[in-house]
Amino acid sequence: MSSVPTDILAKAATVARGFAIDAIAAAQSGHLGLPLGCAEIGAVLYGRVLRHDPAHPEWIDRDRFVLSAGHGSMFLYAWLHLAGYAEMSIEQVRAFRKLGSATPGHPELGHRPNGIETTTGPLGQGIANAVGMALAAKMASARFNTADHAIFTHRVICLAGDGCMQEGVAMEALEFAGHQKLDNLIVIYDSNDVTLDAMADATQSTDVARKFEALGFDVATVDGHDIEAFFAAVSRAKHASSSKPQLIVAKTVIGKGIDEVAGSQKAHGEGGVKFADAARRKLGLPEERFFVAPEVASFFAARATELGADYAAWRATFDAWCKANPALARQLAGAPALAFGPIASLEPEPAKTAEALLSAIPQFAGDAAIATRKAGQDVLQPVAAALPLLIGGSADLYGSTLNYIGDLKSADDDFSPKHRTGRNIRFGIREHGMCAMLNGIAAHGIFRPSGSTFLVFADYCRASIRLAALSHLAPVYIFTHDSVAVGEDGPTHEPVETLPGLRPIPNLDVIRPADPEETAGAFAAAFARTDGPTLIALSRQAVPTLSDVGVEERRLGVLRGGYVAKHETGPLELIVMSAGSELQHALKAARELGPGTRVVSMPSFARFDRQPEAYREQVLPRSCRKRISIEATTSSTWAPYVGLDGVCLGIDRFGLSAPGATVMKELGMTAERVIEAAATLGVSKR
Ligand SMILES: Cc1ncc(C[n+]2csc(CCOP(=O)(O)OP(=O)(O)O)c2C)c(N)n1
Ligand SMILES: [Mg+2]
Repeated sequence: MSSVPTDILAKAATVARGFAIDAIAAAQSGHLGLPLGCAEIGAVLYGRVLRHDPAHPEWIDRDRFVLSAGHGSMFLYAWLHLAGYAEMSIEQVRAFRKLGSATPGHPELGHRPNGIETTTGPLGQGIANAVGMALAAKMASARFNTADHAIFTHRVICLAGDGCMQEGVAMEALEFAGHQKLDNLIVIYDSNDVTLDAMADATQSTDVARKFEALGFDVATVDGHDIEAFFAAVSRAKHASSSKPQLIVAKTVIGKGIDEVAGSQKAHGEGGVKFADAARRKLGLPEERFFVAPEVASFFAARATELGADYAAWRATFDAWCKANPALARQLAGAPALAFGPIASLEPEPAKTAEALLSAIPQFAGDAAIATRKAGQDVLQPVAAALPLLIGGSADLYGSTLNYIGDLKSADDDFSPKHRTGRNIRFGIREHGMCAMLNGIAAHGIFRPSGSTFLVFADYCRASIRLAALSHLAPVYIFTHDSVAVGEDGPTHEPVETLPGLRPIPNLDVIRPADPEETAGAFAAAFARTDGPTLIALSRQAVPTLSDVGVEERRLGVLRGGYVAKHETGPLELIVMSAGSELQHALKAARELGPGTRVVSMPSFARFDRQPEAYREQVLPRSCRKRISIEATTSSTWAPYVGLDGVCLGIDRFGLSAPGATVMKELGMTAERVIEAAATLGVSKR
């Protein structure tokens, strides 16, 4: 049954092995084990299976390939080069792991599509990203395909090793994939019985096939070096009719090709490099480094032509779909991925700026005294109406986080196997998996994802939040119950150090709004952002709607990160700054302190830090050194703004189990404490 050109793919595998050996030898670092052990898998995937077009990496219906075992990055770089991706030139492969190269130690998502679909390296994340992509692909096909035109038909194929399988984040996502019947997902398990330190049996004895069957997957086991058998397994997986996601357990020999290390943990890293010369000879490679056999080059050139024809055929369908479905096409034109392959026949959607989103959000009543999570629920609805590609989810806390798109009571728009257009995803109690899946949805490029849980569980999500920030992905985290005012649930549920721990993550915008109008600003800022994630921290408890400055000033103030929330009425003497639910105490204190007291609301440090120097100086003039901050967080987070002469009022301990208002008061979050601090700075009450 040889519908697969075994000989040439075997030669291609040898070429890829040569690439890995030569690149890792040149860099004197890297991971040889996977690119050598999975060479035949790569040859089948890039030579036959993947439906992509190296000349059109931005093709929105391309199969997504995720190398979850990111340490095997030379696998990806070698195959992308052989497949013909222009960005993966031989110079880039030669520059493996060098400064400024497109071939960093672990694959990094670029600013434009180039065959690297997501950032991997932290094990397990790639699997969860792939599940997010499969979810997004299901949703895209349900939303946009019509009886006449199927414009989304792609699959997600993920290569993962023992390490990925051991990680909890992967299991969270895989459970979700099985439950949601994501049959467009094929996971290939590079089962080589080796991890980094040791043989895998030192740490695992799981029957992976049975485990995946229990998760709701179809499972096949094959010899990963047998080109025909592996091709047959992938073909069966692609055409399975079980509605189940697919696992292929590919038994491989790590480091195959370097006999001295193959099959043992010595093959995992660069240890085999010292045997490179003999190994290259035995593989039949010539002296020339980065050698590409001419017949392998011409095979991939022919393959690229075939794939180009696939793309052209799809493009014809797509153009016909655009003509037949102008309203849907306008909607799709707003997808981030379309920025790289515009729909020629249509004007692109005007980008939804934060200001445009704000104009869609009605003002709150001036006397509204509601929790910012409740304000968030109200704000989300018009934002979701303005952004039809916005989707959301919750880690089993919709009832508390309130971020349901539509009516939470009827909850009739859940994403499910029966309702793939549902805009609300029930991720289950899988916070880490949820955030990693959000990254996959975002990287997939069609939908704008958001997700929710309690702020204190951001620690469970942190690895994925960090990767979103690093990868310039823009999921929005709607995290509620943002302080010790959570109250009765006690210190386990009361974030104290959480926001201070999140604020320093580069490229993450943390926004903690103080009232309903600031909440409107926070959502507009978050969903207009395209180059990084935003975390919105919302209160469980009611907060007053503030009135010292107007609605527009508060909303736009959030976009700038910080603004004057109460102007001094005499010469400036003291600045009291705060964020979130404690701003009310700063304002109350200011009313009792002298006329030289200014209050600054600082909902987002990151956004404020990006403002021009002149604006920052206007809000926080250098000349005023008497400064006080008050926030229900560990106090040092404010030090850069308060300076050495001021006072940071915070909570430098864990919280307490008691009614929220009692806990806040007990831990000093009061106007009186601000007034006392002012006295120590020589500013007394009027
Ligand atoms: C979250 C995380 N923990 C630890 C590591 C360090 N690390 C990189 S590869 C690896 C072993 C992975 O084993 P496996 O997936 O079987 O890869 P193989 O040795 O078979 O290539 C470890 C521990 C990592 N990259 N990510
Ligand atoms: Mg392994």
